[in-house]
Amino acid sequence: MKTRRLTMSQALTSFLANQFVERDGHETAFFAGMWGIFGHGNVAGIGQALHQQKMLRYYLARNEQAMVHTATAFAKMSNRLRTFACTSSIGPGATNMITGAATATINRIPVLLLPGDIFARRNVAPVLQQLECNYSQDISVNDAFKPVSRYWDRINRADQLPYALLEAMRVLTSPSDTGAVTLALPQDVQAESLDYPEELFEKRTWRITRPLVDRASLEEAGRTIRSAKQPLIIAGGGVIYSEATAALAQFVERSGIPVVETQAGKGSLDFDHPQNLGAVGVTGTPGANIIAREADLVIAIGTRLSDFTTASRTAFQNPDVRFSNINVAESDAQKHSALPLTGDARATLEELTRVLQGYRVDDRYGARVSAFKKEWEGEVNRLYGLRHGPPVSQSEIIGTVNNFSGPKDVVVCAAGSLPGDLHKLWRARDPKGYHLEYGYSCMGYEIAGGLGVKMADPSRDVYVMVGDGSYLLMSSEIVTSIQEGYKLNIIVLDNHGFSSIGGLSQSVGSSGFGTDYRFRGSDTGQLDGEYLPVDLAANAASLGAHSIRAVSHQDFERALQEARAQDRTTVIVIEVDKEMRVPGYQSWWDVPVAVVSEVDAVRSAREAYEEALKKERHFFKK
Ligand SMILES: Cc1ncc(C[n+]2csc(CCOP(=O)(O)OP(=O)(O)O)c2C)c(N)n1
Ligand SMILES: [Mg+2]
Repeated sequence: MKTRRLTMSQALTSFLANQFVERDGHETAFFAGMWGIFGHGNVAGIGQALHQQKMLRYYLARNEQAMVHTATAFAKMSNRLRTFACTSSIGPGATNMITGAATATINRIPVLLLPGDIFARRNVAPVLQQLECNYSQDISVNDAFKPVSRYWDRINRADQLPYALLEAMRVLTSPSDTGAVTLALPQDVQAESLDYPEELFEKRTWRITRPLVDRASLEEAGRTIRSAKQPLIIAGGGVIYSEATAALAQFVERSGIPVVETQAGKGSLDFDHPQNLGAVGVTGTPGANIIAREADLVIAIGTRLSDFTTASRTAFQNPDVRFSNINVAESDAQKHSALPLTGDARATLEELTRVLQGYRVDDRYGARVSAFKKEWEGEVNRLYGLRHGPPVSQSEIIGTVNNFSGPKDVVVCAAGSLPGDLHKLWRARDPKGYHLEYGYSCMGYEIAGGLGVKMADPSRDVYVMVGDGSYLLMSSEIVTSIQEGYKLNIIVLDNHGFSSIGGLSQSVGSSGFGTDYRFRGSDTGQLDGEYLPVDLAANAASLGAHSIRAVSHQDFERALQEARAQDRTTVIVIEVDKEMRVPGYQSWWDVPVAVVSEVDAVRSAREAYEEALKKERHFFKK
């Protein structure tokens, strides 16, 4: 057997550089490079390997959490066909990646994480940053990655590496199992050498498969749909990752079945497609939520059916409602006692189109869908057209960015009040034009994620829309975007704190307590003094961005023009009115309210809560 003497780290980087994936005959390198921040836990191992071999490009990030978000956004934008690896030191560098790992895993997005780990030999323990444990020496902080990884391993000997790498690739390229994969790499083992077999470094192509649905289940689905009076499709992220959007359009154009969209599924159909009723659930449109409430059959495609989609299981009130779920992951296909159509979204939709030839929903149902759609577009126009303040309203800023950006441009967001407003109001014109991380809704994803989106498709302009809270949590990757020459347009909506959680706090009777960025009042002892004087525009400029302050609506329009003329990352900061919220429509979210309280507002919120709870449906007919 031909072998090559390499360190474990050199073997690992050489292997990664030779992994390819293929779907529908298109082949691409799976790893676009490796993100990292070096410390003693990786500089002499992975760092040395990256320095010596030039196949895998190294990207230096500012924060380990951020680099995992960048990798995740890149992979999401690439429909999970490409990603990055991420290397960290041991200890805090490693644990900083845990939030990123959770974000990737919950959203079912592949990323490879390579945290450094404590000495496998244990000879110098405790090493700097080692967690000591008095009942086992087989524990380090990297064990905390286990619940947030779809595959986890620790490479305690150089000869374990090949087996772990093949498992890692199996999981990363599996449409149903994918998520964060963690290979913890003890600092000493990274530098140890072995005669690795040459085969390990040959080019390997992993097929991303399109599993086919079971025949009997497909035929049953055909019969179920034909007998339904008010069928409804929920389009989730899986529709987009599977590149099933054209198949979905064809299916609904023939059948007339209306479509509603989750956060990850928004853009499955263009906003003005006649069958698209837009967002569903807690942040849904009135038409989508009324049709969902009455539907007798829900075809949930590529969705996890999270509480935001199901309005905490209150969205479906027809006593006879049944589910047929198309999903590549069996556990999702089975949710809500569905007829499981376990398979690839595109392949299954194509088959269903054949099975349902000649079928079309009742004309009256179609007419209702059109009426709801028309009404909703009027409401969006109203909210886009508000000329409030200054401070301006958030909805008019969304409208202005939507009108200003091109159909292929991408809006990126993750947490705060923006995701809900964008879900309702953004007019998506391309399957990849709306990039929301709303599985983990992780503050800090926005700018780091925007960078990943831009790297995945530099031909598109990226508009990151971010609240002041998320901006303050993590804006560090502005520096990285400038280092790498990827221009982002970042719009910071400053409302001095948390509009989202502030509003939620009001709704549970707690008056927005602790959600404003204010000085501590000298007489009250509470955070109810003047607003803190935070200058976000100066902050952005200090990181190297072109920075613009806008106050009025006209300033903002001019700022967008100015941003377009820049060749480096540009940050526009505009104050928005925290209390000018976009309302909810025909929906509810289960956030339990205190059962006993001295506060009247809490007691009445609890009463309303108990009433609303009665609508929750936890079990459905098979
Ligand atoms: C990392 C993280 N911490 C806490 C939360 C809970 N949370 C959700 S929205 C929000 C406030 C966001 O503030 P900002 O970005 O200013 O947006 P706004 O609500 O003002 O629109 C918080 C604290 C979260 N989603 N992520
Ligand atoms: Mg805010």
